Amino acid sequence: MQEKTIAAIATPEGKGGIGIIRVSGPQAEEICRALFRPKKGNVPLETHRLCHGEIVSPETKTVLDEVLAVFMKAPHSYTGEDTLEIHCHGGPFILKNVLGEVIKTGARPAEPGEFTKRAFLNNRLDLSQAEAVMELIEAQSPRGLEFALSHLRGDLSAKTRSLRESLIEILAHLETSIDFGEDDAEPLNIKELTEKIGHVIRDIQGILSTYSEGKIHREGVSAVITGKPNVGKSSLMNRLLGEKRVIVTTEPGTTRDFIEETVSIQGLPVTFVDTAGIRDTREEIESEGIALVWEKAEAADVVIILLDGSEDLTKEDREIIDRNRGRTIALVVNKSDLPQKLTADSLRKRIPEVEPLWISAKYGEGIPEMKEKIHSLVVRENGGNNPDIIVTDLRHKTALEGALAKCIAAGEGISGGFSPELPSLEIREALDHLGEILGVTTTEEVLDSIFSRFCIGK
Ligand SMILES: Nc1nc2c(ncn2[C@@H]2O[C@H](COP(=O)(O)OP(=O)(O)OP(=O)(O)O)[C@@H](O)[C@H]2O)c(=O)[nH]1
Ligand SMILES: [Mg+2]
Repeated sequence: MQEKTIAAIATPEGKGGIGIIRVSGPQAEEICRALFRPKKGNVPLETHRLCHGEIVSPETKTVLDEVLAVFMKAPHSYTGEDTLEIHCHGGPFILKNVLGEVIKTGARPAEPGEFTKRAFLNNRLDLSQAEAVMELIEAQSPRGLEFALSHLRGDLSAKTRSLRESLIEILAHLETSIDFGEDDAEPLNIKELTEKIGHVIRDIQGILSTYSEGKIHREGVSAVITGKPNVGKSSLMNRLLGEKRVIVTTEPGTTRDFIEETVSIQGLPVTFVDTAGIRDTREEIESEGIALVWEKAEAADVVIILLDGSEDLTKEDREIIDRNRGRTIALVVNKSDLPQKLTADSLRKRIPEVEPLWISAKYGEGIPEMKEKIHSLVVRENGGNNPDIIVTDLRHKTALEGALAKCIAAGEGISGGFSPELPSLEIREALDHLGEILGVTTTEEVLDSIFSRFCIGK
């Protein structure tokens, strides 16, 4: 149990229908008694029951707000501690005043993620589930939400535990043979142990292979629209957003700074970036903008190279194609409504590895196909397989990779018939890596860095 009672506004800043103050810790009950005056009957200490009343300042006796309050007795609360929630009217001053009284009555302001950290320390959640709480709040797409819910449910935790159990079983075999020495113990069944560790290795590899898909659904992807001036980049941006968001003119060099907006494509959040047209220029603002384009393209998940189909390729087009080689490219030819100079054949000679597609940003032709193309470029073929377990978090991925390397080393040790000391050491380390996912072998420092990324009140 934590010593001190913590409190925070748990709802977002600004005005809202309601705003909630959350209080957790041993003094929650006392704070409730001190501040809450029920409309009728007794103070709401009956656990898990919402009560109507007022928050009254004990000093000035002024009513701060009319509220609903609920008290949740430990351990049956999110944090596992006594918890009070005060549902106020959602005005920033009301919430500040009520929180102020709660603090005066003995609580201290909560750190970011401190409620969830307490839930973890009180064994209400393991670490990967605690992280899923944040993943849930930050989900950017329906799939991202699905993954977060699966993590919160404990699917990844359950799998990690079962992998650890398999490893512990293998370890037990190895250690018995160490303890009893070669003569007394049953000889190690090398074939069986090799098979068992092989199983674990394949399982971990399977989970790891879901990471790239998991990550894009968690964070979304970026697609940079690049091309020489006047090819219609800003027109395409407006078309994708369905509104006149960016300035379009017949003048080359219209866009200077980059403009980013996010659009959902089949539930996947794609952030499109409109950029300055690439050309040689002495203009300072424009050349700053062009320098940024190359940076943006380097960091992008997809580079949309936009060409003007009504003109032959220029030196700028060729430079853009050459400098983006090796990246994930969508080659898009705009102005399909005009008589065409560019053909698929001529483009194939320049850039054989990608199939061009034609659009008209001005009239909306080919836009659904282009979106489909971008989606298929980032969501891998096997993306639709719905694996049971998916890894979306870099920390989990790193832990799994660490465990995998140790399991492979242990497997080699076992099948090579080496003395069992070495593989058993490797397996212990693999167990530690898997334990990091659950938070059983995680240092205080790592915990702090995880929870500090949360919002206050969560
Ligand atoms: N016919 C036709 N004209 C288009 C199409 N797309 C854009 N345009 C025209 O091309 C001109 C330039 O369009 P923009 O969208 O400003 O081009 P941009 O690539 O953003 O240009 P910069 O910002 O200068 O680099 C405008 O006159 C648009 O109306 C298209 O599909 N068909
Ligand atoms: Mg533009």
